[in-house]
Amino acid sequence: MSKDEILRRLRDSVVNLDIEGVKKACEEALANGIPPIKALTEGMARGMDIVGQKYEAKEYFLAELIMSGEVMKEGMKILEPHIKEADVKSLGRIVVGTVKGDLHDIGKNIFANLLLAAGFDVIDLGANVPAEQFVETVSKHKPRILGLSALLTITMLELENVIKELEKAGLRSKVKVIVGGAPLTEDYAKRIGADAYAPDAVAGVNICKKWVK
Ligand code: B12
Repeated sequence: MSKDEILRRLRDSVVNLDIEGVKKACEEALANGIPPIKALTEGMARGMDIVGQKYEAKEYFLAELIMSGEVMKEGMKILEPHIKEADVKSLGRIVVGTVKGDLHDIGKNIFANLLLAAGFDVIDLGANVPAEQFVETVSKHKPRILGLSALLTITMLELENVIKELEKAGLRSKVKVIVGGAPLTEDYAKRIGADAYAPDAVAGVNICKKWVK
């Protein structure tokens, strides 16, 4: 099989939400000397782009977005050990996490996967992340962007707390803050002083890409 054919298979496996297909194509990519970064950016990530377009066109829905995230994760498990840091053409560093008190991480994980596919260097702090940990990580790793997720009405308040803590630490002007999660609105994001709100992960990644251009 040619390298182009393998890259096409990687792409199509993501679009078709085919976990076994993506695993096989990743193994084939490595066996055929395709650099893992190329397999990611010119294979799986192209598939993620198409999934994103299908979602925007309402051909795909949340279930497909979640599933595509899983497919990509399985592929990454195979490629990741072979990726040398120097190979990554990074659009810049971004820290993501779900705020304290909130265990919902499916949406945040989709956002993180799409960012990775787009070429960002992603530090994912997970779920239930206290404000102090966000502040410490921003201070230490100096990301260009911080992405915060909240799914519960009560943890929406924690978003504002994180932004206030960044201000107190003198870091607010050094990092762009984007927020997301089902209960949020553009209005609310403005009120708490975030730089942007995105209704879904695809829109969020597009905003982040604009910021770093
Ligand atoms: C799955 C789920 C759970 C799972 C979470 C598993 C996990 N690992 O995430 C479990 C079972 C653990 C859970 C627990 C609870 N849940 Co729950 N849960 C859900 C459910 C069904 C789906 C959420 C989800 O994953 N959606 C799919 C993802 C893809 O969507 P999303 O998160 O919105 O993310 C998208 C966008 O918002 C955006 N996005 C998300 N984050 C970010 C961040 C950035 C920066 C950007 C740019 C974009 C972005 O991108 C994503 C993709 O486009 C929702 C109902 C619903 N339909 O939303 C209830 C829901 C969120 N849960 C709810 C509740 C009440 C709870 C519990 C309190 C229940 C209980 N009594 O114990 C607990 C709370 C636990 C806690 N402390 O967090 C309520 C919240 C009500 C409210 N307004 O506060 C909901 C709305 C259900 C309901 N209708 O009552 N839950």
